[in-house]
Amino acid sequence: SEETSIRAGRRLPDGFIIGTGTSAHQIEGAWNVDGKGESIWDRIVHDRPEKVADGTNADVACDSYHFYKQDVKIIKELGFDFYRFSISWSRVLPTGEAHIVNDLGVEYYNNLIDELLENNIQPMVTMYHWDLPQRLQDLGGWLNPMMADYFRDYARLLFDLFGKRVKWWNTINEPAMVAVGYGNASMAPCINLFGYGEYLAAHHLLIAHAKAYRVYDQEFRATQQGRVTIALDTMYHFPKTDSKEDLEAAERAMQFQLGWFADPIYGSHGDYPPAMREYIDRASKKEGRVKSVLPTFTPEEVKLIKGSCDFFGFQHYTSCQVSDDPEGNFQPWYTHKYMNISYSDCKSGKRSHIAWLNVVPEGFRNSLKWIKDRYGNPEVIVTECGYGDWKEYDGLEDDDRIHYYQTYLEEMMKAIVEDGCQIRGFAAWSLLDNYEWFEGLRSTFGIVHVDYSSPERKRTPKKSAKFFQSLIARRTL
Ligand code: GBH
Repeated sequence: SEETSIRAGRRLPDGFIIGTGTSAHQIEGAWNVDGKGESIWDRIVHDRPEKVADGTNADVACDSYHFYKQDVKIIKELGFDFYRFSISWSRVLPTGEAHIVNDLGVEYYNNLIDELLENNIQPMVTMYHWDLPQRLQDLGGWLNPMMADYFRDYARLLFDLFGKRVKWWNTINEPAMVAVGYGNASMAPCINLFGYGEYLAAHHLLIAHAKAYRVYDQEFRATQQGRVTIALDTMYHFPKTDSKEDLEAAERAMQFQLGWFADPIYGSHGDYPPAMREYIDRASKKEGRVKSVLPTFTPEEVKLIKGSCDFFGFQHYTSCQVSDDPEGNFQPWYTHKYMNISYSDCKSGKRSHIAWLNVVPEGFRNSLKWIKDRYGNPEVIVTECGYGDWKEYDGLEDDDRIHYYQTYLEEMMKAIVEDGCQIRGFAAWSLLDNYEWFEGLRSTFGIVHVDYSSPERKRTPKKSAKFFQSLIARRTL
């Protein structure tokens, strides 16, 4: 009965919204069609195909630029409340600057948004999911403090064009991953300034986000009444042993990974996390630097950034184990030179062939609890969470993916019911088997299979899509 399900923590709270997500570069294709400008991801996979696991590029991808109506039809059939997609900055503004608008690009997003609303699906729009216009990269990209103003102007244009119809906004997707593109070079634009480039880029990303948020506050909120956030991700870091050093290392890793962006926004002290301040400042000094490589905020910037989110957009996939190690700087997604931690896999039961993807449902609950405890129990929407594997191990009968979602969602329910976290929504990553960055098409995360041998990129819902269809219909796990 309904009451038993609520008590057992299997019934989703009233008003809880369930969605699914994609991003522009990963699905749209049409990379140079109808006036779209080049992005840094277009550039890097064309120039350096050897960096992509299978040498593929995203020139066509799922061709959602032409087949978006099919995407919407499937989202509708499955019953999702919202669709999180991203806008390609260089499709709307080919050079990145706000004075040259590509009308055909705008029309594409107008059509997509209208199609969603006609089908009763709320759009949640990410403004920037890693695909910086190449022209802005030529100006230095996120190392250039001016980028914050370019981003603010782009954001203003999007609010203006789409804000009457779009009520959910994510400014930047996983800014840490953007920043490491200037650090250990594992992401576009692959600039290797390890140990300082990422901190400078991150600093400008935070300011850019906050400027966009304040534009909404000052110019649009009163009339548009939407909600704006930034999408931040972390693994959960378990201590490898119970030693005091490893316990501290695990906490330090959370601060370095999630706190890097979350502390300045959601914290009360108006700075990067204390562990980053301590470790990075000390190491900088030891290296004889005049200044710490971790920048400082001016009082105006503190004011700008602090509180610049209407809810916590959180993304989570996996967990790991960490131990204290003065020589260690290893992380699977990105390394922090000064974190003094070494990494190891979590011993999870069944696991994916994707090296970083340990299936550790309790790490999801722990992460949500960590956010609650550190940031005063903010409202959270899980903007991404999902399971992928190499495509030969994935397929229409994707029981491993169902197992992942079932167990992760159960842990999320414990976070809500037992820990009192205010979690308001969840978006499955991803709607489609799409272009997985430097993994190319080798790894698939979709709840919908995409046939890359068919010109129309035939979409076929997997078993996990039906899992969501029934979850959404019954609102019960
Ligand atoms: C998400 O990030 C992204 O937002 C999404 O676009 C992507 O499709 C999804 O992950 C699945 O990967 O080769 O060891 O350096 C989650 C964090 C960051 C995880 C990049 C994978 C590369 C792993 N991701 N990382 S590694």
